[in-house]
Amino acid sequence: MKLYGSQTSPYVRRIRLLLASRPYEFINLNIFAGPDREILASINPTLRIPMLEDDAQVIFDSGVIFRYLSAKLALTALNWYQENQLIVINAVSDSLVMLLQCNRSGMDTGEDKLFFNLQRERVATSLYVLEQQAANAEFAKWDYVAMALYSLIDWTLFRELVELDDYPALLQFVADNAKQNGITQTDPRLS
Ligand SMILES: N[C@@H](CCC(=O)N[C@@H](CS)C(=O)NCC(=O)O)C(=O)O
Repeated sequence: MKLYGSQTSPYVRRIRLLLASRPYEFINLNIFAGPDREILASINPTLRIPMLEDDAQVIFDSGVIFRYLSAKLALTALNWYQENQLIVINAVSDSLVMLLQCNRSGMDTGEDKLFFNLQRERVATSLYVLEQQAANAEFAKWDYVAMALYSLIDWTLFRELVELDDYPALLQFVADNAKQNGITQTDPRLS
């Protein structure tokens, strides 16, 4: 199996954490420029990572990769509540990725503009729910949802995208899981 991704992507990291104790090859791409972008374009027209190559087929999108690996490795499937938790985690991830890209495009994402306001509101409402769930110890088990949450919160800290002091349970969740298998090798700060 080959996993295409980057050291910094939170979507890639959750799959790397899932595969932490298993053999696979990690292809670390610079997706925004140069020959690596050509590799990306030749494999995935959506120009997004992660993607997984296995048995001569390529699977796009972390959610679909999780379903593929669940079937292949006989992992426990997510229940509907966990599916919703993952959607909330993805909503924060997607909005923060977009705000980061706007910021890198020279925009002031703190401006009172519809697009920025919608993303910031979604991040706040979603993080509030995740904070409550973390305080209720709903991520106490180190499963795929916990791995996705860890990847998001640690990436948010790394990129300094949100002031997380208002989310003590999420910060505690990250501290509690800092020694899980694969966390050190997948740290975005190694990029
Ligand atoms: N829904 C996708 C989202 C993946 C995603 O947004 N990946 C980012 C990196 S964190 C990306 O490839 N961005 C490239 C771009 O936006 O051009 C998934 O779950 O895999």
